[in-house]
Amino acid sequence: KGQSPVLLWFTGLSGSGKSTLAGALERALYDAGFHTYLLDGDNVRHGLCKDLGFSADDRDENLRRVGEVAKLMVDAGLVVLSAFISPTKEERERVRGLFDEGRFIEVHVSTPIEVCEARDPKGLYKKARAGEIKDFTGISAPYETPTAAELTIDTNKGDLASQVSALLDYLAAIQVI
Ligand code: GGZ
Repeated sequence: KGQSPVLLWFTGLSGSGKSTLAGALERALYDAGFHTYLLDGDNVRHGLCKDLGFSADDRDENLRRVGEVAKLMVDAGLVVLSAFISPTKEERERVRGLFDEGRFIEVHVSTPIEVCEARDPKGLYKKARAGEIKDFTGISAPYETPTAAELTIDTNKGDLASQVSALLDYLAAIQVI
């Protein structure tokens, strides 16, 4: 199926719903016949980036590698989705700079921290509050809110299907699909 290769870059706090949303969008695109790949901590931090932790420098390097890999995949013609916290504007803009205009689509998953912390699916916020995890984004490490994201989605509003629809509508409007 003819497709326009792009990178959809999901950024947001731990527990914001990035992976769930990106995964559901990937499923919808795949079902519609698009050739896709989802990069996230689960398939990157155990392999390509297993030497890296969560210091500012390690996060920079994690996201640098992810950006370069995503670029190769987009060059190969895929619709690539990535779901990383990517806490700084500088990191996100550096990845954006690897791509031609319109090929990098930043999706801010803007779920408020109170909601992310209440969800706490892995108990990480609790550990961060107790000081058992240091440099935890939103608690003891910064998250710079995007100011120029192409799309902003709060996963605490509406259901997953309507959020995926909003993403598909945007991709159709910019003629990616
Ligand atoms: C933030 C952490 C940390 C610290 C472990 N800070 O919700 P999760 O568990 O499944 O996703 C988070 C993931 C963040 O990795 P990323 O590669 O997305 O981060 S970055 O873009 O900043 O490089 C969280 C878990 O790893 N995790 N320690 N200190 N999140």
